[in-house]
Amino acid sequence: MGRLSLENLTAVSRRSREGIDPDELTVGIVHFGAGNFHRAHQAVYTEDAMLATGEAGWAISAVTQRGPAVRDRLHDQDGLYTVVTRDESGATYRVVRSVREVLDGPSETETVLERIADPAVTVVTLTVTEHAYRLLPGTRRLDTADPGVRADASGQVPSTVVGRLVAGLRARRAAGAGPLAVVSCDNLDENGPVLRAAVRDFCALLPDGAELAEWVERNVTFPATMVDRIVPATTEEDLAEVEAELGARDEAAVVAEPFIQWVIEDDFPAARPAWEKAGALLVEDVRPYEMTKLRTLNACHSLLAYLGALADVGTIAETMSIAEFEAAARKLAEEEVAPTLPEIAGFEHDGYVDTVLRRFRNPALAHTTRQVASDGSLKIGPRLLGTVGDALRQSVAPSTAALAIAAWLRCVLVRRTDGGETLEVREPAAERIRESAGFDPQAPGSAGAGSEVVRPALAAAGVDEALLDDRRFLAPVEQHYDELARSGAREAA
Ligand code: CS2
Repeated sequence: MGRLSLENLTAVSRRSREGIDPDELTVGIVHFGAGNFHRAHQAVYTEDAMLATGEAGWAISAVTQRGPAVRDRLHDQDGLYTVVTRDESGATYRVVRSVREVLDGPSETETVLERIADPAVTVVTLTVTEHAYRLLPGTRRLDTADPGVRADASGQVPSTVVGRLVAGLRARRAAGAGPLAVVSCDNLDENGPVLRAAVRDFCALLPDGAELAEWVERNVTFPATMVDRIVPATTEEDLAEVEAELGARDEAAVVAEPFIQWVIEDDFPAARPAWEKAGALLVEDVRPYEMTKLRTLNACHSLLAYLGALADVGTIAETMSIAEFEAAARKLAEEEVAPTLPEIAGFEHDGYVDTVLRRFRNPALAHTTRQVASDGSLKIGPRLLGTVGDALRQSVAPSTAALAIAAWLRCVLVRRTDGGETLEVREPAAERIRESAGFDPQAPGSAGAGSEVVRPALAAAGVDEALLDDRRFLAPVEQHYDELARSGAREAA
């Protein structure tokens, strides 16, 4: 069976929407991070916007960050790929055509910069995950001591996202290509302002950075966004299922839940796709939506992932069948998060929590606890610590948020499941955290009482000193840490 391609698209075309000729589309968006989330989210919205308006100028040039694997897979099938949406009622398949070019960031940097300098491109979007922003732990500023950032600032071919973006902005300024919107679609608290500050911090490292920063200030906006769709890593079984369905091999297929949401700050200095015609919400202030989603969905996701990983439970859906875990997620959302959230007209948080928990139960998605549990040091801030600070100010005890943080620390420090199996959860700050807590950075260990290890470990993860000095926060984290050691995740929840 051949690969999915423009040539056999007609044969599989009942799987793609009519009204777009992929050969007619021209690039209007550069996107950093060609991963599963982008392909199942913004690329779909963008195709729908083109279908709704007939505008053909919003094809995406997607840039891979860490090597050519995704580029090669998409190249070999003319940028086409399938989005499968699945839940208990069945599956739908759709071949998406809005990604018309895929570039490998590391080896095709020049072309990436040319695209950003192209006047036809007026939007750059990003889904590169929290880690790629290279922020200083505990702050939302660029880590200017990061070796990658330093190398980029010294004039080497850029390897970091911010380095590449700023090089692109420099090229755009030189080309006189006009204003641009740079849209972060990552799960960061205030992702727009954070990216703007990172760009400014990077410019400050450059010999001629002041003029560039000034140009950016006048010509580039950084709209904030809230993005939502659960998109797990694709498995071999998923690819086989798509192949059987399509009659062609698709190495870049993605599986997602049916739910999809995008809220975008309407701050574009030049043209943009009519994403609102595809169901996105363009608003003046994204913050209430972003806080609600990060603190509810993502925080509960993280809680379930850490507890599940410790209890040796493979998927998020399986964690939801453990009554104690589901109850903990509900308690976090309803009792600790809800009082901290701003109001959104016409929005009801209880119903939202029910929907989120129902989505987590989706039995057709194998979203692994290990995947969601990864990179915790970068996730606990936007997902949990904001709630903790606000809850304490309102005299609400953030007990379940503390449980989530304790469970995360056990994943990073102890690295054993409750059943004694080795547990490997990706954590970029692992060495620093382990060493500061007195653990052997290499070997999995089991020692350490909460009162000894929690504070130094959280300090190494960048948690604010003032919060660490607050016993109303630290004491429950220490207690949960010990309880998890004594009784395991199911009992502790
Ligand atoms: C998840 C998110 O992996 C994770 O950390 O919590 O990717 C989550 O699935 C999305 O934000 C849902 O919109």
